[in-house]
Amino acid sequence: MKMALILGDQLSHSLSVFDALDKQADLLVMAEVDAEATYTWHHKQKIALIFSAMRHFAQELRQAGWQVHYHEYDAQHAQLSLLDVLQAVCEQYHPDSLAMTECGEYRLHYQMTVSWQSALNIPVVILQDDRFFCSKTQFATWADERKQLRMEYFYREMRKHSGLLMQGPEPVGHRWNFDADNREAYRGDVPVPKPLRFLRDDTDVAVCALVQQHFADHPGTLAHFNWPTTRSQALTALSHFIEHRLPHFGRFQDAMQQHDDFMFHSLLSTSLNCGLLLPREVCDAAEQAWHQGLAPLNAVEGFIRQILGWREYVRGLYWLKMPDYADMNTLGNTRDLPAWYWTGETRMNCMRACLRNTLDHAYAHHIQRLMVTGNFALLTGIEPRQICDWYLAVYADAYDWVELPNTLGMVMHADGGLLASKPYAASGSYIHRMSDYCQHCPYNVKTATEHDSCPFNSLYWHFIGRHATQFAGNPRMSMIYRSYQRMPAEKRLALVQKAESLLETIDAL
Ligand code: FAD
Ligand code: DLZ
Ligand code: SF4
Repeated sequence: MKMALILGDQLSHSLSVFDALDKQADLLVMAEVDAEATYTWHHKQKIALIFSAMRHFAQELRQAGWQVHYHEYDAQHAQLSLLDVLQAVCEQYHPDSLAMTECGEYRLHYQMTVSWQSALNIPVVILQDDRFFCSKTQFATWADERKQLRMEYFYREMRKHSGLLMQGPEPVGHRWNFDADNREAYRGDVPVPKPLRFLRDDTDVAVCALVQQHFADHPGTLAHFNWPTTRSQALTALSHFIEHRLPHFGRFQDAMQQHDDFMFHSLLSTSLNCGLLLPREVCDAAEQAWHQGLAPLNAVEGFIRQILGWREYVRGLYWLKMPDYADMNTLGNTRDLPAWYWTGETRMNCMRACLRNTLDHAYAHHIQRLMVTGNFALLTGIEPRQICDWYLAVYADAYDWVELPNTLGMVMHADGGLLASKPYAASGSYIHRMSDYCQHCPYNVKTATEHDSCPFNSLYWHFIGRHATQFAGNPRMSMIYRSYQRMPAEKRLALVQKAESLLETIDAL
């Protein structure tokens, strides 16, 4: 008899390991364990989502005729790891091997490949995870042939490889990328659809009670828990997005609003990342909407690019560069993360709004993560490890393979420009242009060196000034450095002094 371990982010009925098993003879193992629930300080909603989705998935497997050994979280025996559970299963059932689909994070992958076989004393067979468009080997081959690993070129290869939005060898609409049409601020002309609300069943309720009791000190609240925890709910979420949000997803992809936490975003990352949805079916559904005239090409291309392009690209990069990637810090940042990242208690309204969204929903959309909370960490020089740990903890869709390149590479530029050709640094005017946050803020976005000036403004110039050696020669930043050099010396000095006084009092901003 074989045993197979199904992880909390492998909840897909088409998972490769099933092909290697016999339903009649073999045993599936699933385990809620402290080691996975606490290796980072996960938001309560992330633990509730994974435990509940795991319990529902185990039930579906049993209904499909599989034997499942399911280990529910046991507070009496906290401190358990996946290996502890597998060892107990071995003693009980004496399987002759362990099969699994490769796992998503380097941390666990390392443990499995280095120590599990000898600890369990049976062969461990690890199969490729074919839920992605691009395998690790395919990505490594693509990377090997290039000097620069730009997402845009990878994405074009993936379009050709997948056939998505292609007409023969050409992209439909004669352009690969419609991003230039996707940068509108939101002025209220199109109402934002209300998010779907999911009915919670006994399993969801029991798991939320468990999390509330045993993970009470973890960040965030369960009060607004509304993530799909079954495949059927995830499919409903996909249809709802395609019908109601996708048509305007492109135009307002970068827009932020004080009173709308989700805008036109899909909220599908949690389901994609734990396996309830497959990237191919999500992209197919979006493409189909375009063929049926239900959504314009700029929206559909923009959406598919996020999944077929960015999601695959960051995974490829992660596996190509780990484990060294996690320790990179090319800008030499050392500042501690302000404690208010965990509470949302800051007067900067944009930060306050994005942190509130994060704590309420274990969610923030991409521009909130990149251009508000991320931008502030970049400008103030937070140590990459600390900000990466924060992003890994607070989002329900966070797994190291996707969080790390986005934070360390895209936000912090700590990988020396491997992922992004220039840092995504911005002053308050970007936030002002793309949101209504500044209207409700005690700081003044129009000034930089007054007592009530927007902190992002002087901090932006401080960043530009202190990193001139790294970026002044970057052609994509030459205009900024020209403006910086043209600035009167006394103005530059005032900006530096203002920024330094803000950095000294960062905990009280
Ligand atoms: P939508 O805006 O509707 O996008 C559709 C889908 O595209 C998403 O569901 C997601 O699967 C994919 N996608 C979009 N952007 C990216 C991206 N940059 N990288 C990978 N996939 C992408 N995404 C995660 O899934 N997990 C993370 O831990 C994570 N951490 C991030 C940390 C930072 C600092 C930043 C800047 C981005 C991070 N992202 C992460 C990417 C992105 O912000 C989220 O995927 C997105 O906000 C999820 O919301 P949504 O499903 O409504 O996305
Ligand atoms: C995220 C998570 C959590 C909170 N808990 C569990 C768990 O108890 N059991 C499990 O199998 N998986 C869990 N996961 C997901 C794993 O952490 C994830 O599979 C690894 O990080 C690999 O990506
Ligand atoms: Fe944020 Fe500055 Fe606008 Fe306030 S004024 S909301 S701190 S960008």
